[in-house]
Amino acid sequence: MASWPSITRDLEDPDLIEQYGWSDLLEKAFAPHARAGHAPGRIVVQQRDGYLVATDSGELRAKASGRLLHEAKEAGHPAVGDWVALSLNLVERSATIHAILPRRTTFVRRAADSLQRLQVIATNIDVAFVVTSMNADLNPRRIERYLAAAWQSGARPVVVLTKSDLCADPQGQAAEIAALAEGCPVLVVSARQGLGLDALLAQVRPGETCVLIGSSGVGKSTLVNAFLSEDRMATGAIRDADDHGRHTTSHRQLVLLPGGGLILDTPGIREVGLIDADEGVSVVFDDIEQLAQDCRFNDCGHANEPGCAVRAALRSGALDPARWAHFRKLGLELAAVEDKADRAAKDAERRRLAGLQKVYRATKRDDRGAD
Ligand SMILES: Nc1nc2c(ncn2[C@@H]2O[C@H](COP(=O)(O)OP(=O)(O)O)[C@@H](O)[C@H]2O)c(=O)[nH]1
Ligand SMILES: [Mg+2]
Ligand SMILES: [Zn+2]
Repeated sequence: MASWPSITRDLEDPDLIEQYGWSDLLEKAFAPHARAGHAPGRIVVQQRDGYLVATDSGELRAKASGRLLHEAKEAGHPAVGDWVALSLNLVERSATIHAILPRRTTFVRRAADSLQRLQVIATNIDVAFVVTSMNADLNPRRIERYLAAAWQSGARPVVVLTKSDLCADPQGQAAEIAALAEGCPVLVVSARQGLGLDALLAQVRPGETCVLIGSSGVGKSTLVNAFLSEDRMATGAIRDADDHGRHTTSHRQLVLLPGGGLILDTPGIREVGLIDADEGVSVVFDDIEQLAQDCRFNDCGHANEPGCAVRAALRSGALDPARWAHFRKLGLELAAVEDKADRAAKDAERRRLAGLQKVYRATKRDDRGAD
């Protein structure tokens, strides 16, 4: 199938994992795996029967070890963006995945087949571009849903308003959105006119990973192609032309940006796939929720209450302080997003009622006029 990604780097490349965001922190986390003789790698794309991983020996096809699969719960399977411990078979250019390093951030959504099941779709994402088009109905409520998904993943959200060439007043619209996306940048771009692309790229530092989320057709893949100056991703335009011959991909795949950093295109997380904000946090921080159940008091604030299991775990080193800090921070930010979503819903209802009243008064006037 032409659309399946192929190995693009099969040469020894000692800098490759640096380009994919390898850091001192990861090196530390990896130490036990290094002692076991394993090599680090990052999952670039998930395929039907395995993965493609970036390693210092180039890109390799990889499969999870039987043991990892056995131990893995749903969230425990390797996902795009994961850093993993590998044993390499350079003759066959393949690798076996033995372990997944702790994830800094995690994107979850409901599975397409069952809304009960949750799926990890990407991990270790630094920046989440919430992409929406200025020509379609710019729906603030939808932007808020995507923003909540971004916040709960742990990534920094940035709102991207695309196709400004089709909008009469892009700055006016941006100002409206900025009012509800408080605290996160709102960028206006046009891939067609090459407007705003540099400002977008400036949000991603070298070694960082960004993801594009948003409904299908808003111009995500077109943006990636503009960054790469080549038609790597299949776009609506190409689909419309029914051009099957291209080596384009419509898969979730990490792509190196020319200026450093990585970008992950998504085929469009449907809104129904977004999970409720508080739900997302508990999936990602399952371990902390479990711990909290052992606190002496049900309503333990994990501050200085006696018998707090969370503080005990922090003291013993069982719980990573950075992870705990992240959990706390997310909790606060989520509350803020939900408040805002609530307020937006109430505002919308008020506007709807005001509209109805206007119609009602107009009808009255018409009635009178007809008399
Ligand atoms: N006018 C205009 N159209 C665009 C722009 N960016 C993308 N499009 C068009 O929008 C359609 C959907 O784009 P695509 O990148 O496939 O959207 P995706 O589903 O979010 O990946 C295609 O027909 C693109 O040509 C833009 O900046 N201006
Ligand atoms: Mg696309
Ligand atoms: Zn506690």
